[in-house]
Amino acid sequence: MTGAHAAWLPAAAFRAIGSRRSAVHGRGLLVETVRQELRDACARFGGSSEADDDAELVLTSDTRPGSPATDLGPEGFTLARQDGVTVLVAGGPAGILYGFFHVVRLGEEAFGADFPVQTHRPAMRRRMLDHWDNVAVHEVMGQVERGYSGGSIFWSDGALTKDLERVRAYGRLLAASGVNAVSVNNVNVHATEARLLTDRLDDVAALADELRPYGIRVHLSVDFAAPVSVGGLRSADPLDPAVRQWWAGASARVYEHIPDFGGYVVKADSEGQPGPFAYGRSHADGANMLADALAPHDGVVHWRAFVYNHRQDWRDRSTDRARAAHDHFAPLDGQFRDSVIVQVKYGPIDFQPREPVSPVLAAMPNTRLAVEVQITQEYTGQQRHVCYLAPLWREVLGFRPWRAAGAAIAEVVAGGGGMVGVSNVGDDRFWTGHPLAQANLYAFGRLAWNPSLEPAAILDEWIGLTFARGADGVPEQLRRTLHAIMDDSWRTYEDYTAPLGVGFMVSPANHHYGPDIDGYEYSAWGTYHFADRDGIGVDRSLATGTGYAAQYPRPWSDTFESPATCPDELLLFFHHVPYIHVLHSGVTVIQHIYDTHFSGAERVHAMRSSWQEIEQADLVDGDLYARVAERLDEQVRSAEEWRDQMNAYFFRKSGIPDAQGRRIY
Ligand code: BDP
Repeated sequence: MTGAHAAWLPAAAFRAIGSRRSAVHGRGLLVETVRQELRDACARFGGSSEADDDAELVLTSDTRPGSPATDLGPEGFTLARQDGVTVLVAGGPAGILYGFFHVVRLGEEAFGADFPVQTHRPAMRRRMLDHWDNVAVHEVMGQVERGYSGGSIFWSDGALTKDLERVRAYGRLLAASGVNAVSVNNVNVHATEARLLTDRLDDVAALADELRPYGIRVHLSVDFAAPVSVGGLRSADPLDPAVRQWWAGASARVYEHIPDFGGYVVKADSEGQPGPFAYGRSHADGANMLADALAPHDGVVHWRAFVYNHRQDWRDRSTDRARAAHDHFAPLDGQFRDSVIVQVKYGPIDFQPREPVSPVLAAMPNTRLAVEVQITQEYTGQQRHVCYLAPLWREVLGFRPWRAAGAAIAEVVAGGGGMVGVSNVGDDRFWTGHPLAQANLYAFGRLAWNPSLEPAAILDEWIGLTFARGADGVPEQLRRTLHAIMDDSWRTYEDYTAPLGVGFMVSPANHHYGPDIDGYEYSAWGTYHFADRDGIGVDRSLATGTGYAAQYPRPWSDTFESPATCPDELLLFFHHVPYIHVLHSGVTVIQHIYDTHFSGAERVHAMRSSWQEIEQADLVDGDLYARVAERLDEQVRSAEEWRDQMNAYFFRKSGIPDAQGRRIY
């Protein structure tokens, strides 16, 4: 492989397994993958992967009808240790693969004291990454749209990458975190990328070949207007028989090339992408047409609910971008085919560091839903800032739209479309630009597998694997430092950027990096904060505002409706309030802005200092140290810039000084 960092699979992580005697039973591609993994690990650490009678680790699948293991589903497994033998029984080959990586994660713990049978099965069947990769470099968006890790690992110079080994290594990392599906091109499908569906299927098949041994199915983003743009038809009307036939034929050819192809991802009628509205059809008509084309082949359609008018008039306060997805999709509940997954961004606007959970996820009980998160840090510091996102995702997955009486979001999506994350990976040596951003990719897979895992525990797993050294594992000082830097880094980021859920305030000119408080205020994108001399925030109440709050089931709609009950962290998302409004926390809005901006920037200084102590103790590889150090310098600079601009702006608007008399520029 071309010098890529081993991420959470360094050789040292295989010490426990590779120094034991093990046996794998079963057949099939995924079992062969595990067999090879064991062989490699044993060759390095002196164990044996062909032990039969005296194995200390046995991996086997039991697919006999009626066996308890088949209840685990194809990806589940049980693990137990008895009389000095660790036994893993899987419901199928994929269970052996995931079980194997689970044992790697446990390390010595898997071979210590006996333990009774534990059952592991993924909470979500679909655990998918969407790559926003362009095959050809796009003149504005570059090669990877919102990519902060170099070029694409799939495409280079308009062609398939020559480094397929890297693709395979990626599949391996993903399998070890639990991901089982990948879409290989941008949701904004430009002309070159549209052809992946037709004359460039060999390229897609080559990627599928690399990812298949790790249990990953490949998907494609498709252009809804493909019958016109690449098919030569005059229409893409989903009810037109010629159009339907075109999609049926195109889909059949995809499966000739890739028999286990996963399906399509579609961004339609959104930010300039074509869609069914052009023909007076609904999104159910559009999605179902594609579902019908895929039906003979068992593929699915990920139809994105990110549909809104990006040409709004900022003078018109009757429109509200936050309402759009629910307005479009809730009325369509029950009209989608079973193989359609409506893919919903976790918040109603656009991957902001803090948004309420999208009400669409509570509005479509008769539709398969997936929740979409952004692993790539477009709005959370672009992999120049440390921002560990698992706490944010965990809050989303744990949100109960019907309060205690009903399901959490994790359960809403579990049986349907599961979890989708926009990948943060590129051809960068550390995969993710910022080496610590690898933890976000890892945590995504782990949460999709088990949404009840604690973010700090996931981080601990990631540290244990990634920084494994000799037999003693990870130095305690390093472990402590990484927790100190990362555990609360999302809240720190939130503190020094836009306050109390108001969102945006990022620079349009600089592709959403850095502060620009009024940058979007008078533009057409529907992302306003309405700050004036008296107050700030967007009134989304039903009584006096846009009515967005009423899109939630009760009692949340009531909770959000009134500033008296709305949670502080979302106050400005739901209400326009005076700067002197007193939060539940006891401080005024303006004082909260000052306090969080001072303390957030201070914490970034502390992050940088604790990282510097790592160098003195020589605890990580020099390149990795340097890369993180350079990014922390930038994070300090940027956090101070945010602090100073935000505080100055609101001091000037409100005229209210900081109660603590700190210097505001
Ligand atoms: C926005 C990004 C844009 C994406 C869009 C999407 O800025 O590049 O195309 O989301 O999700 O956040 O389609």
